Amino acid sequence: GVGSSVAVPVKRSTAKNSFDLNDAEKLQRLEQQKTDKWHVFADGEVILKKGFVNKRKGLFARKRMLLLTTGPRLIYIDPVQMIKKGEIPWSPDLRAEYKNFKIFFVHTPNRTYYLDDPEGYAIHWSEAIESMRKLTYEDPSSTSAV
Ligand code: 4IP
Repeated sequence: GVGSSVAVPVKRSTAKNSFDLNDAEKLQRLEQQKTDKWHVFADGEVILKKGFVNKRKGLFARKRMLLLTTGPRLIYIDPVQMIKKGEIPWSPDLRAEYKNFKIFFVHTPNRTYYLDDPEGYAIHWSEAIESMRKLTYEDPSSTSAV
């Protein structure tokens, strides 16, 4: 009879972490992403992580959709008006830090962004951002696989 073929996942030894996409992977992900309602805000980049967060500034917090994209970029969108409100600027000095399951910070030279993830994935967020920072700015020879 006809034997069934089993797809064997290929592990690329050169990939530094799961955000380290090659060109073919990027194209495939962009193609899939076209049906995503947040795709239009990603400026042609692949959305690596997304989720609702409350971004606190002054006394009030605003609910925003936060996108971590290739580039890297961190884009936040008003989900009611469906307009981009801003970006957390990337630099080698950016640092993500979590306080607990709900609260995390993104430190930049000029501002610390106070964010909370009501679903409790703050640790995932800070780890994803840190992972992206290392991938982007650290010497590849000093970066271990994630
Ligand atoms: C606003 O407060 C919102 O928090 C803005 O966030 C924020 O801008 C403003 O800070 C802040 O004054 P109100 O909505 O109560 O007016 P968002 O842009 O997401 O709507 P950013 O984008 O910088 O956090 P300023 O100082 O940046 O204007």
